[in-house]
Amino acid sequence: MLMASATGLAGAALIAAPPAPAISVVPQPVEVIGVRGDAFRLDSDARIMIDGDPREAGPVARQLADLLRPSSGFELPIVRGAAEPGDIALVLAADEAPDGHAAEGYRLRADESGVRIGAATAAGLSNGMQSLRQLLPAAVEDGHLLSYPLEVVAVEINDYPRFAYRSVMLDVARHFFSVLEVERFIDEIAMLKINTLHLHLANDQGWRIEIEGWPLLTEVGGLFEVDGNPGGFYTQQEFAGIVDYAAERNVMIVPEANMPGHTHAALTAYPELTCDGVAPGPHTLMAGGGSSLCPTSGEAERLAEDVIRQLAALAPGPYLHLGGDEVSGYTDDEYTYFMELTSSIAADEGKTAIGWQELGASDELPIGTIGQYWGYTEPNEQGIELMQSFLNQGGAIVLSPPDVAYLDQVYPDDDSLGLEWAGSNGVADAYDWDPASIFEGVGDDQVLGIEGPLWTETIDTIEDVEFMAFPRLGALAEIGWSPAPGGAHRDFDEFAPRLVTFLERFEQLGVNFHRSSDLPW
Ligand code: TNX
Repeated sequence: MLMASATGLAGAALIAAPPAPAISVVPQPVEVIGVRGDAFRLDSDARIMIDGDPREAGPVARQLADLLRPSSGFELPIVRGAAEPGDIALVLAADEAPDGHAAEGYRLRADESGVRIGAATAAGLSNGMQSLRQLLPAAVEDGHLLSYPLEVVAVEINDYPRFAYRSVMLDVARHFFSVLEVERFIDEIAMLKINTLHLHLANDQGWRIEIEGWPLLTEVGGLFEVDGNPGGFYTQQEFAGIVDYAAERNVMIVPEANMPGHTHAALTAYPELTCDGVAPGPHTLMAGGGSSLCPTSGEAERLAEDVIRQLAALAPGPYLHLGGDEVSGYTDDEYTYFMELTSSIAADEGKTAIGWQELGASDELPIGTIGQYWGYTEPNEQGIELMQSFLNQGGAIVLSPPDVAYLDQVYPDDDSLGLEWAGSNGVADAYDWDPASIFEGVGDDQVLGIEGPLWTETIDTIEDVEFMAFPRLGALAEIGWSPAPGGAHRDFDEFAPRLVTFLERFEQLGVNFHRSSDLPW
């Protein structure tokens, strides 16, 4: 009797974990090495150890604890000091990252003696934590106590990104998204090691960021969105909150208040920004308003200066996006004058300007200005010339070809949401391109990175944002992060099941996504 019940108890405590999943991480790490030895098993006395500056490592430790405590039921204290067997260690020191990849690289090792993530920066630790997360069963994500122990297969991962700028753009102007919705999206993109969220804060349909000295921009210009529904805006304090939330997750916010075109909302708020002094009234159609700040009004320059300086103060990173696309009613000289003005103010604020490709029309940009390409993967003469202009001026480029990277275009197998001027864009399309093969002679060194823009003319809810972003953004994340030896075509058949495995996590988290017929469900 005694024997039987003892066995029973032991059995209950040691219910076998489900078979360790094959290592399946998106984006694919640079190096994954199988390690001899047993899996790591999280025990009740495990701790999350911080070895290094706790202000840097603290947020990563807390995110890991938030993930593991509910599913394991363990206390998992976060403690400073050296790890003991069974602990998860976050080690922050200059020599911890893979050589030459201090900015975001990390090393992860798991075996029966513990888990150790080493990095030179908080960004590297964050990346390592996101990989560790994907080595755990998807069930950890839903916050319920699991009936089996958490295990991590014995493995060593050395990893770092191919491109420094791995971005998604959210257009909060056409449709507004609340602080909480934006933060939810940040949590999701961070899981894919997307490290930049470009917020498109002003367009014809709405002005979404408070600018001191110009209260009507938001009070009037923020009122509506597409279809005339109520819009909204962020106070500077709310915006700073988004910036901090993102930073803890290794996501940099790059703000853009698009000028001088696409400015209907600003013109409605301040008619003195128009040439005829007449407020045009709200623009709530999907299509662009063909609007621009009056090139000969001194008020436009005063607005531009206030906006750029205040956004520079709010922007955490080295970049500020100036917009500058699709400007009507300007002569070439007026356009370059305006953009040289805004880019020089950005430079004066210590920021590197990024502009949509049209900005390349100027040959007097501050050194290092970044151009964002939004032409097709097969560029035309004009696209080539514009992008070459940025390179000639010491800058680099960010690639957003609409045929593979625009997250607002319809899926080939579902056109319920999205525009289709660039055709459709499926998961396989988003995976089938290489940033170093678009422009002849322009290789990795001149490509700062990639971005998937999510324009929101047809996108009204955060669930719809998720539907359009995922799973395509998983493909873009891998294009931006993972090496492509010799620029060779990537193997979609190898990628697709990994992406499906990743999406099990989103299912647990209740994140919406499109069940693309490109994927082997
Ligand atoms: C073009 S891409 C635009 C946006 C639209 C988008 C819709 C770019 C710089 N401008 O204003 O929202 O197409 O796909």
